[in-house]
Formats: sequence, structure tokens, C-alpha cells
Amino acid sequence: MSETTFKHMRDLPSTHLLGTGTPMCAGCGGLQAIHQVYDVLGKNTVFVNAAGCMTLLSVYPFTPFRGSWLYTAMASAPAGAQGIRDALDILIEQKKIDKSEDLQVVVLTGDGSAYGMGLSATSSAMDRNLDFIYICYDNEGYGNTGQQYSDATPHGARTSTSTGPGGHPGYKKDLFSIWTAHKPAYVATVIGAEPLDLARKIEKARDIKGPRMIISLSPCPTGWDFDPSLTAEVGKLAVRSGIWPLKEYENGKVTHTKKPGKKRPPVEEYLKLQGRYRHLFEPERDEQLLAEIQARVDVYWAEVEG
Ligand SMILES: Cc1ncc(C[n+]2csc(CCOP(=O)(O)OP(=O)(O)O)c2C)c(N)n1
Ligand code: SF4
Ligand SMILES: [Mg+2]
Repeated sequence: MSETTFKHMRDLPSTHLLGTGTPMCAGCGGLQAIHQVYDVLGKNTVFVNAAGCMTLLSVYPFTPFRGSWLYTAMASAPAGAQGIRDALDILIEQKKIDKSEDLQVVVLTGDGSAYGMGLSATSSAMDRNLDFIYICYDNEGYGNTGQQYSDATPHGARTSTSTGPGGHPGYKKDLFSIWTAHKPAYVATVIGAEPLDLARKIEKARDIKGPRMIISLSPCPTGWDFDPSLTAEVGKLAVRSGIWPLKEYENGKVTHTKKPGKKRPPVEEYLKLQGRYRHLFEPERDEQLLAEIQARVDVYWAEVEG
């Protein structure tokens, strides 16, 4: 693992950052997806953001969006969304704003919140049938604080808190299934490297009422240790190798929207682009762990394809 992997963003050389004062890393896969989401949703959007990398987009009183931005504690974004939704409904009921001025309430959190700290508040929001969109940009760790492991960290990946010879000993939580078990209006997985699939799903979510839940796998050059120019390639390989299935849930049914097919490249093509998996290949190949990771993907697709 290179020494640059777990530096905090603010410690990175300025060549690693986007210009104009935005303290985001170049090649950020989360930012790539959020750009595309915003292109679809537009200015009539209130983002409710839990602490994480994307919080750095907004520096009070400015945001890079034309809509509004509310910052919350890590566990509380769905509660913040409830408050905003209620306020909008009251303003419409009291005819203080017209229905045409209504806003889309969009929670934006990392995986640390979505898979862990904020899961209870999210579960309750789905239970209450809150009319909101929840977008989790999943960089598989606590990126903003130096890529500690989260409940989204995959088995075998190294993080700043999973430094043993086999990397992270746990397994990535199946948040898609946890969310669908609540039977919300819509659940989907997306990735910025597949913009058409992403745009279609966000358009669909935009036009539905109720809880609409989106997980975007977000290749993270800083935390995953790859060159920022490879973000799209890492993202495409995540889908082609089958490790990140693109799917959606609606009316009780799960549909895969882009099946990789029988000619899936081996998952190691995806893994070997990333320094967080370097210990699987150097100083010698860890055949057992590589086979285990591949087998989990194979079992998943065997079940899908029947
Ligand atoms: C309750 C709480 N614990 C810890 C923190 C410090 N903190 C700020 S951002 C962050 C990482 C969040 O991880 P994630 O949700 O995955 O977002 P990312 O940083 O990866 O974008 C942490 C731990 C916090 N803000 N609140
Ligand atoms: S640490 Fe990762 S997710 Fe956070 S801004 Fe940098 S590239 Fe994006
Ligand atoms: Mg994260």
C-alpha cells in the first residue's frame, strides 16, 4: 500500500484537488455520481447532508448547487429530511407557497451513515413512508476521516483500521436487501461510470412518491489507492466483473438492469487496480482469499441467473 493512501484530503498536495477552492479529491467517484444526480433533479432540490466527504462541497453560506443544503450529524439526516418535508407540506397547506414551488428532499450521506450510524433513522423514515430520496455514495469506508472501515467495507480490503495480512475480516453489509425488506417505493444501485443507467433510475425515483433509496458505489482514489485517472475504469470493472450488481426494486420485485453475462472478467481485474488489495497479489498471490472473493460473486450471479 502506498504511503499516500490514507492521508486526509486536507493533507494532499494541491495537484490532487479540484481547482477553485473545492477541497475534493480529483477523480472522486462520489462526486461524479452526484453531478449526474443533480443534472436530473435540478435546482428545486434540498440536500440534507450527513457529515462526510461531500460536506466539504458546501462552505457556509455557499453551496455549488442552486438549491438548498442542510448539514446534519451523521445519524440524523433522515430526521432532518422529515423536518423539511413537514415544513414544505405546511407551507403548501397554508397556501404560503404554491404546489409548483414544492422541493424534492434529498438525503445525501456516505456509507458510514447509511450502513451504520444512520440506519436506525433511515429505517424509521421508511416506516413512516417519508416522501424523500436517499442517496448513499458508498466509498466503502469513513473516507473523510482517513478511510477507517465501515459496515460497507468489503472482505479483504485494507483500510486504515484493517491493516492485518488479510485486510478487513468482516463482510460488506447487504444494504440493498435491508432497505428492500422495508418495502419502500423504490430502491436502486447505481454507479457514476454507468451514467445512462444512473440517469434512468434517478428520473424514475424523481417521479415516484414515498421513500426512494439509492446506493451509488463510489470509487475513491484516495481511500482505495488508485490513480484518479482510473475512476471510470474501476467503476466499469465493478459492474462488468459482477462485484457491483446494478439493480432496482419496485412493487416487491428486484430487476437487474445490466447483467454482466457469462463472460464476466475475473474479479481480480477489478481488485488489482486498487492498492487496498495489493496484499492479495504481492509479495505473492493469496489464492485462497482471491478464490473466496470470486466465489461469492459467482454464487450471487448463479442465483440471479437460476
Ligand atoms: C457521531 C459522529 N462520529 C464521528 C464523526 C466524525 N466524522 C465526520 S465525517 C466521518 C466519516 C463519515 O464516513 P461516511 O459516512 O462513509 O462518509 P465519507 O467520509 O466516506 O464521505 C466521520 C467519522 C462525526 N461527524 N459524527
Ligand atoms: S476521500 Fe474519496 S470519497 Fe472522499 S472526496 Fe476523496 S475521492 Fe471522494
Ligand atoms: Mg464513506
